[in-house]
Amino acid sequence: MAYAYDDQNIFAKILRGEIPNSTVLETDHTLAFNDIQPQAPVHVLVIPKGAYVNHDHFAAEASDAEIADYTRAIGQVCQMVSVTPGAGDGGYRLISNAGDAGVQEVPHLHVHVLGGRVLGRMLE
Ligand code: DGP
Repeated sequence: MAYAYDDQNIFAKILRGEIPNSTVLETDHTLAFNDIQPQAPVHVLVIPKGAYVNHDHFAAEASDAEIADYTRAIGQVCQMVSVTPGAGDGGYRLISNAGDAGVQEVPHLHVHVLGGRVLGRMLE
């Protein structure tokens, strides 16, 4: 499958330093920053630095080093979220929207890490 990446999307601009962000974590291949419209006390977006539209694009074309780095960075952010007061015994939720059906607003792969409160049940 051919994936078309729009390098004018907002997260590409953040990665190029054209738009400021509130950085939570930066590694060789990953940037994590606070969501501008938080849906929970903790709402962090974790994005790969590479130009990937969504998770299946990333899984198909990213290097093993990028995949390992990204996966571990998400885990680090989850640990930070889990110890945030307000989430009961801890815990978090990961969401990655893709495409029209997933109602993806920004066409650069991102995982939402939500926590800091007990989140409502999503899947019935
Ligand atoms: P999604 O619907 O999964 O594509 O979510 C995109 C998220 O990106 C949404 O929660 C709001 C956030 N967002 C949009 N523009 C900006 C921005 O300029 N800065 C930051 N930090 N977050 C943004």
